[in-house]
Amino acid sequence: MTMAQAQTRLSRESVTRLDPAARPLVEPQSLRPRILHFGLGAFHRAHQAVYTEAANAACGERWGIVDVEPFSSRAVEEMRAQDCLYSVTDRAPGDLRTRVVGSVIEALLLSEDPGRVRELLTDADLGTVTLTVTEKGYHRRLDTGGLDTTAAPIVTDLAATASEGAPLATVLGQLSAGLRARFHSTAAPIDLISCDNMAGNGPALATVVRGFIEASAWADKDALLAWMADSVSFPATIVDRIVPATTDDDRNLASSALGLRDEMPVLGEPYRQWVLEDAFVGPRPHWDRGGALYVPDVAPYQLMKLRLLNGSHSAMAYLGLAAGCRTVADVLATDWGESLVRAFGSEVAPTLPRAGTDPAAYVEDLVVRFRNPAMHHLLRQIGSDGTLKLPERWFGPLRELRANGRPAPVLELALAAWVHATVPHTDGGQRYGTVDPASPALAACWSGSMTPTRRVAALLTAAGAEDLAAATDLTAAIAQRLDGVAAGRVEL
Ligand code: CS2
Repeated sequence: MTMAQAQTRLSRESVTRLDPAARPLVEPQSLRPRILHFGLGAFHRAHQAVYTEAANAACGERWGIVDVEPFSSRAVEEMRAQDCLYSVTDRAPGDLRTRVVGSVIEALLLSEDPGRVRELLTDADLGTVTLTVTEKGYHRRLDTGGLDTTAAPIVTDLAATASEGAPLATVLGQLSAGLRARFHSTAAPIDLISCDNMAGNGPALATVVRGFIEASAWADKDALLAWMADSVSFPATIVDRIVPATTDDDRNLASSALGLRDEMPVLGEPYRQWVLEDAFVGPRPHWDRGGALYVPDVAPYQLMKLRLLNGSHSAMAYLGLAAGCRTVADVLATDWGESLVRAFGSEVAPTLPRAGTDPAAYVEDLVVRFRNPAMHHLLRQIGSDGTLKLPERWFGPLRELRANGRPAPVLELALAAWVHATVPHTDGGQRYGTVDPASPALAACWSGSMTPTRRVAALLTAAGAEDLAAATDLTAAIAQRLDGVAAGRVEL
C-alpha cells in the first residue's frame, strides 16, 4: 500500500483530529463569500489566503474566498475533494511548520462555472476581486500596455459579446461581463486587485478591463464605463513571498507532517509581505490586521521588489542555468552567487525612489532569503515567460541607467544569459526547459545565419524592446558576453 492510499484525506471532518495548532485559525463553515479570486496557484494559497485567514482571526470578520481557476481542472477537483482545505508549510532552514489554512470556501473552474462567477460578482456582499493570473493573463500589448485586441482568446471573447449570454472564456471577459451584470443589478461598489508582479499592476488591470469593455459589442458600454469611474477601483499592490511550485515530494512531506493526505499543499519561505494602495471604494478587508500594509502610494515598494528581488531572480535563473545550477539555493552556494545578487543590486539601486528602505539593506535580506537551503526554487520556473517578465524587471532600469549615462555591465551580462537560454530545443521548448509564450518568435531569431549582434537585436525586438534593440553599443556589449556565458562562466 502506498503512503497516499494509507492516509485519510484532509477534509473538514478529518481536520478536527489535528492538533489545534495545525487547524485553521477560523472555522471555514462560518465564512461568507466576500472575495472572488482568479488563479488557484500555490502563490495565492500561500499569500492572500493566509493574510485573509489571519485578518479574520484577528478581528472576527468572516471574509471567505471563492477561488476561480482558469486552466487546471485537476486543481479544482483536488480542492473540492478536500473541502477547499490545504496546508501551508513555512520552510525556515531546519524548521518546517505545517498547518491547515481555511479561508478558501469554494473552488470553481472558469470554463465550467461562469454562471456562479456572474452570480457572485452581482452579490453586493462580495466586495473584492483579487487576481494572480501571471503577466500572461492580462493580454497586454508589449509596446503600449493596452489590451491586445489581436490576441486569439480576446478576439474570440470580444466576438462573443455580440450575442447576449454567449459564454466568455478569458478571465478578462468574465470579469468585464460580471461588472456589467453588477452595474445592472446591485450596482454596489467593488475593488479589483491585481496581485501579479507588474509595476503599476492596478492601472494595468484597469486598462485591460476598460479596454475589453470599450472594444466589446455591448450597447450599454458607455454607461457601464461611466458607472465604473466612481464605483470600481483598481488599487495597486505589491505581493511578496517565495513559493516554488509544489512537487510530489512536497505532497508527501506535508501529508506526513499532518498525518492526513493533502494533495494541494503549498510550501514557502517564512517571509511574506503585502503592501496595498489605500484606494478602495468598496468595503476594505482587514488585511492589515493580518500583517498587510495600506499606504497612499505603493510605487516605492513596487519598484524595490520588482527590480531587486524579481530582477536578481531572473539574472540568477539564466546565468545559473548556463552554469549548470538547478535552484536558487544552488546559485547562492557557488562562489559567484552572492556577488551576483549584490552587484545586480548596486547597479540597479540608482533607479529606485529615494524614499523607503535602503536598497543595500534590502539586498542583504535577499541574500539570506535566497540562500535558504530548505527551498527548492527551480531556476527553470523563474526563467519561464521571460519576454513578459523582463520588461518589468530589467528593461525599465536599463533604460534609466542608459539615459543617465551610467554603465550597466551586470544587466548586459544577464541579458547575454537570457539570449543564450532562448535557443530552441528540439522538444519545442527552450534549451534549459524554460517556456515562453513568444517562443515561436524567439525561435525564429535563431534560424538562418546572422551576426551575434543582430541576433541580440532581433531577440530584444521579439521581447518588445525595439528601442534597446536599436542601441548598437548595447547589443554589441551583450553579444560580447555570449561566449563566456555559453562556457558557464559568470564574469562580474
Ligand atoms: C519569481 C517570483 O517566478 C518568478 O519569476 O521571481 O515568483 C518570486 O518568487 C515572487 O515574486 C516572490 O515574491
